[in-house]
Amino acid sequence: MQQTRLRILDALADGPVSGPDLAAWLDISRNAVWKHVEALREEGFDIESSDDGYRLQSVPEYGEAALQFDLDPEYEIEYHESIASTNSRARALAADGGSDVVVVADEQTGGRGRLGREWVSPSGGVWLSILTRPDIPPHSAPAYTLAAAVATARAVQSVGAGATIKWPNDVQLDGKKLAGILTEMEGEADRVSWVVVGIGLNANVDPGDLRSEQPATSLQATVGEINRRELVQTLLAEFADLTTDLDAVVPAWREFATTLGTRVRVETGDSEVVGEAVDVAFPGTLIVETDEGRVEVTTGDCEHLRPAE
Ligand code: BT5
Repeated sequence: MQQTRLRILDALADGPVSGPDLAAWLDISRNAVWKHVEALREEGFDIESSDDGYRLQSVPEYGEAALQFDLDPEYEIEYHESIASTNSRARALAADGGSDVVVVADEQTGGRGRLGREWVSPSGGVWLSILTRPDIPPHSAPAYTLAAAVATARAVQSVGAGATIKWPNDVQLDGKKLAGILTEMEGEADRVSWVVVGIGLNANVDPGDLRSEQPATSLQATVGEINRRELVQTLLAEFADLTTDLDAVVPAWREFATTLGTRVRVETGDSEVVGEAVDVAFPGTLIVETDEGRVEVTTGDCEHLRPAE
C-alpha cells in the first residue's frame, strides 16, 4: 500500500486532523490529501470529515489496505480476492527476487497440501503464504513449519478457541483439523535462499464445504465468525517473533502438542513407524520409542492411536 496513505491512516487513527495540517505534515498539497482520503474511502476505510478535520471511524474487515494498516512486522501484503495458490504466487515472487511479502487470498482455486494433495480453500478462510530469506542452513527450515503452527495456535487462542497441534503441522480443535501448513524452500548446501510458509486456516467457512476425508472444523463452527484482519495480524506478529529465535520454537511448540506421550503410527512414505511419541527435537524431528528402539522421524503423516500406557 502507498506509504503516504499509511501515514495518513496512522495520523487519523489518533483523532481528528485537519486537511491543512495533514498537507503540511506530509509536504503535499491539500488537493492531494483530499485525493488520498477519497482513495482510502473507496478501499473501505470509513473516514469522517467534520469541522475538526478528518477522523478514522472504522477499518475494512479484510483486504490489502486493511491488513497493511497497523501491521507490526515489516511485511508487505499482497492481497487477492481469488488466486490458484498463495504458495505458488509467493514462489513466483521469490523467483523474481522478492522477500518479506505475505500473499493473502480470500479464496484459492488450486490450494495445495503436502505431497501434491488438495487443500480446499473456499471464500472466508485465511489462506496466506509468507516469503522470507532467512540466514539459516536448509536443515533448520522445518523449524519454520513448527513456528507457523505455534503462531497459528496462538492466533486461534486469541479469538477464544483452545487450539492444539498434531505433529508436525496440523492445528486442531477438539481433535479436528482447523489449519495446515505447507513449507517450501530453495537453497544451497549451507544456506537457504528463500522459504515460503503457507498457512491455511478454516476461519469463516462452513466445515461442510471442506470436503475433507479427515475430520475438519472451522472457527465459524466453534467460536462464530471472527475478524480475519485481527487474526492475521496477530498470526504474523507471532510468526515474526518466533522466527527471531529458532531455539525457542520447539519449547513453544511442546506447549500445544498433543502428539507427545501418545501412541502413534507415522507413514513416512517408504515405511511405517509405530510406537510412543516421546519427544520432538530441533528442528522438528519426532522421536518415537518403538519395540526395536528409538526412531527419529523427520517427515510423514502421523496418526494418533491411543495414549501410551
Ligand atoms: C496441509 O497439507 O495441511 C498443508 C495445507 C497448506 C494450505 C495452505 S493455504 C495457503 C497456502 N497455499 C497453498 O496452496 N497451500 C498453503 P496435508 O497435511 O497434506 O493435508 C492435506 C489434507 O487435509 C487433504 O488431503 C484433505 O484430507 C485435508 N484437507 C483439505 N482441505 C482441508 C481444509 N480446508 N481443512 C481441513 N482439512 C483439509
